[in-house]
Amino acid sequence: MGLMRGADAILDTLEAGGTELLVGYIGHTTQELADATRERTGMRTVNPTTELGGAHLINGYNFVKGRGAAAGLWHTCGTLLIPMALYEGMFSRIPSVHLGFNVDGSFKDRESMQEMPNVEALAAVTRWSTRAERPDKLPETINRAIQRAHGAPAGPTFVDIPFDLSVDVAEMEIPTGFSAPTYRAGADPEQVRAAVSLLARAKRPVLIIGGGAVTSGADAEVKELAELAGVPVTTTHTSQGILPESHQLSLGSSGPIGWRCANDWIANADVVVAVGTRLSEWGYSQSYTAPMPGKLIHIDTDPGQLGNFYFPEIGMVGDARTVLRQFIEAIRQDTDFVEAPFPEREYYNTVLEAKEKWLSEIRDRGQSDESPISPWRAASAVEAALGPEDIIATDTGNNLGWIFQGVSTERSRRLVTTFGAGVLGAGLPMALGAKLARPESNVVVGVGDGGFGYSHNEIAFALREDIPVTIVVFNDSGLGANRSFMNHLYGQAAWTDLNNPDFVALARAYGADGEKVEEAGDLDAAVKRGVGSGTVYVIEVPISQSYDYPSTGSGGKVKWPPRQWPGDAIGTRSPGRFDVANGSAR
Ligand SMILES: Cc1ncc(C[n+]2csc(CCOP(=O)(O)OP(=O)(O)O)c2C)c(N)n1
Ligand SMILES: [Mg+2]
Repeated sequence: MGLMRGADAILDTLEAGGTELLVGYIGHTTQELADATRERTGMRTVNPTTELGGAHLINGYNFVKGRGAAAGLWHTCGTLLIPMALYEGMFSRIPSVHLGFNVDGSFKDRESMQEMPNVEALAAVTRWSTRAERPDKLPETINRAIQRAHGAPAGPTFVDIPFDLSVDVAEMEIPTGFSAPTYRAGADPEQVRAAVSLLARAKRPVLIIGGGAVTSGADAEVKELAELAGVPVTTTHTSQGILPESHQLSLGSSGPIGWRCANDWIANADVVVAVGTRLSEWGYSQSYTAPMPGKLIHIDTDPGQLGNFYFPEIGMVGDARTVLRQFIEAIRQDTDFVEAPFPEREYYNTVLEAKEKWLSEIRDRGQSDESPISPWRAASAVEAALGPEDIIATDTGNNLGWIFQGVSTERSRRLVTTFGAGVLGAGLPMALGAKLARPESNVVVGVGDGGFGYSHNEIAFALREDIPVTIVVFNDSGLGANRSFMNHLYGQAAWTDLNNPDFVALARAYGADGEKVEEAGDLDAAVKRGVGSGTVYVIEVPISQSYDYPSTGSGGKVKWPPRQWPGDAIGTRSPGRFDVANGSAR
């Protein structure tokens, strides 16, 4: 307890709450805070080119760290630039705390310049959005924002702080001893017994493991249950690698651009155990079109996710690691369960064959010598230049699909992208955040020419702060994903052409390095040069427009039919109660 300036109390509270990186932007409302950061040694402060770039960077940093270790400090009007990144944090469950500094409290409600309705505006894209009213409430309010960001589900939180509170001096006490709340709630043992009984009798079981299992640190439990019960494991994009993808039981990720073997196996499974996943549009459901004929056991910390699209046979609220541990113990007690080494399970060879078929298809594509260069060839060059501890990031668009299909991972949090919200332009700043979070890892980010247009200005920031990443620009002179969709749906595209600059010249104009690669045979060496360059390195790869959205399911080819009443064609899929295919109740 003691007399403190508000700005110092804010920084002390963030630091005590585990913040190690401050991402800030100057404005007249953040000047006092900027001044206070100059005294700090415990937290690094960086100033990105734009607030949106900075907010994406925070997501990349915190995703890789697995906690809200980077926080945002924004000037009033700049705060309204960050919502898309917050949305990403909501959907991908990335914890982060954002403090927005508003005009002096004495100007409130006078339509003073830059008086922004930030609390209200951000309420829809945060787990909690509030306004601090008194200086002596700052530590408590910010501490609460940190705790709520780490809730279940995790996500961004926001505190609006009138400028005067950062200057005020008040008696304050900084909360210390913070540790992020952990959720280790188990599920109802009755339901666990019923679920393992289904699993023990299954003929073609599957696990769908989502990002919630990564947050929960359930890597060991996923492997143990998979091996014990001989269940093939599929992931979503946020959890890719939670079981090493080289493991015999890993079928890779499911979803519209997932591994075909994963989508097919789930579509034909008789028992599906989904853990820590929303079963979202970008997961197995593939734009809410994929059938789920198997009996679904769905486990999540958020009850709102159960039955959101697929009605589960058994829905359980609980923590992924704890519930998987319950499964491991309970299945051993099940009288029908036969313990056997997993390669002896009946379907084991079918799983291996399906996986090998997919991987050999991808390997063949990755070796293509075609000119113009095949995007899978570029993805395989990225893979070849990196080790397992390095990080591969992408933007959204076709480039995301090509890269996620063309690379594989042996650990979680290695692949970084705008997973949940698919925000164009997020890839590069997220990659910069990832590099800051793991400086010992090399980082390569694949971006499309469209997405790069949103964020290449962050190269200037990356050079100033010495954050070397290699950027591979998949240049198809257009907004390729939408060109693909429109060609499929309407026979022709509109609004998708781009008139691009010379990307290598652009990189050089910032002071970065780079090269354009037009021959497949030159790619591997170019990416290795970039990774070894020690600077920001831009590799422009011209891609033919003939390469399509790399769909492995129905996603991307869906044309919403005119809605028919009763029964929306993309309504909730509740087998046995509502027949989606026929749009009528059964
Ligand atoms: C902010 C934002 N605007 C629009 C979109 C819709 N969108 C998704 S992918 C895409 C095309 C991206 O083009 P590019 O970056 O060149 O990647 P490509 O698909 O060509 O690989 C667009 C416009 C989006 N996801 N986010
Ligand atoms: Mg493009």
